[in-house]
Amino acid sequence: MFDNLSEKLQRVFKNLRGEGRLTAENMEAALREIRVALLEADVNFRVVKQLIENIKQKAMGEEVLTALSPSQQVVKIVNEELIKILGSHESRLRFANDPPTVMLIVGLQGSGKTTTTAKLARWLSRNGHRPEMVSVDVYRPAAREQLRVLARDLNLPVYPGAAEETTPADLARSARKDAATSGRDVLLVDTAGRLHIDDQLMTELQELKEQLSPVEILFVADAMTGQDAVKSAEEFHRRLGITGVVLTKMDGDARGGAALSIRHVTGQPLKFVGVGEKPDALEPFHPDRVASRILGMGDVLSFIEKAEELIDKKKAVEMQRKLIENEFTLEDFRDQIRQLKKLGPLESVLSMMPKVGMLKDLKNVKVDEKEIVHVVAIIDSMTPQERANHMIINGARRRRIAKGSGTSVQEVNQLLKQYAQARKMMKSFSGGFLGKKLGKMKLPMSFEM
Ligand SMILES: Nc1nc2c(ncn2[C@@H]2O[C@H](COP(=O)(O)OP(=O)(O)O)[C@@H](O)[C@H]2O)c(=O)[nH]1
Ligand SMILES: [Mg+2]
Repeated sequence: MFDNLSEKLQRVFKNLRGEGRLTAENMEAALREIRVALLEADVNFRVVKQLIENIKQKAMGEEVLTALSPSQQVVKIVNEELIKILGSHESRLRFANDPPTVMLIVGLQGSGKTTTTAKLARWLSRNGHRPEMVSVDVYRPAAREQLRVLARDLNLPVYPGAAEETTPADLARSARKDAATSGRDVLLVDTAGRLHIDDQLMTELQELKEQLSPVEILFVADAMTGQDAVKSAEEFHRRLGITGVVLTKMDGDARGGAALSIRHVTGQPLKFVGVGEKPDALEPFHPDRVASRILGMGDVLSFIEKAEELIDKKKAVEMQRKLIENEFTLEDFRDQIRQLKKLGPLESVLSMMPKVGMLKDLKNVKVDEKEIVHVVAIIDSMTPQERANHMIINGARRRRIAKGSGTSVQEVNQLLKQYAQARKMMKSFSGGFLGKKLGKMKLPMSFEM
């Protein structure tokens, strides 16, 4: 699942890695490749259109985190838009104020309704609930037997039904009464399926809905059937009104299109995914985790997250202005180093940085965390005047600063040299490939150390 899509998206990001900044041209090319990748993954064309439009808007807008490379920016945007299309946040099951909560499990034949009913019962009982199940498939005794066997293995109750209960509605009503009297708080109703949507099935389900007022109507769809699953979800929703989707057989080699489409097309959330035949093979659906799996770039995403949390955007822009106007002081130098430090172990930060421009030179630099502490201490020991203008720091001042920071004069000398180098380097850096647009610029986060 998602392997192909993931691979193709990663190629898009890789191609952007050499770019200095996002332009209309390189973005256009990237969007074209993303569109093809999504369509090949069997994502609904309406969803693809929306996704591409959203990504484009964001990439071309001003909402760009300045600390990220173009490739990282696109990863960030695609990630956010994937999460949005997948449903923004995990959708939990809802429960009635007045138990038992009735949940109808609906869908086409063979989609996995009975299996999912048992899986959900297991999941509920492990999450503090006392579920009961009932099969209302009055046409196929084997179907009811299937649920009975699954329930017995799980040691969970299933309502057996009495001889006079011949309609699905009768069965379900009695089951609800049974659940109520035996202190069960959820009744899962496994319904009959058809190979295709037909009026008789819909009428039966509508009647069940009327009789039981279910809090959840979960549409079970087979992920392997791709866009057919999306189409039937849409149809079920139109005729019955579903409250959520369970996508089964996500362990198979489906291309993932259904998972990416169903939320947007039906407007209803994916609540669980089935990832195997066994009763424990059910997972709550987490849009963010799935998006990150699709992107296959966990490390970059966690870096982006940290950068977003810690780097004050306004400050970054201000820093860039200073760079251009050559007002970058020792104080700014210290702030930048502090910010770098907040991102975590330096080596890992550097390993996540795009390997472009000046960063190539950093490859062989050994990063010493202790050295950062010294740098900060040295700058802290300077007077505000000294920090604003390093030219006034003469020999006597250097000795005082070394003493005050518990370092040596050599270290102070070295720091001043590094600062001068960084200034020079950044000046050429900002004049070079960053262009003139402040908002689109990359914050130079790494220094020679
Ligand atoms: N691999 C896999 N098989 C599943 C999954 N869910 C259901 N199945 C299988 O799909 C088939 C049909 O399931 P069933 O629950 O009887 O479908 P129903 O007709 O909708 O009730 C069975 O062989 C199940 O074992 C799943 O998540 N992964
Ligand atoms: Mg069944």
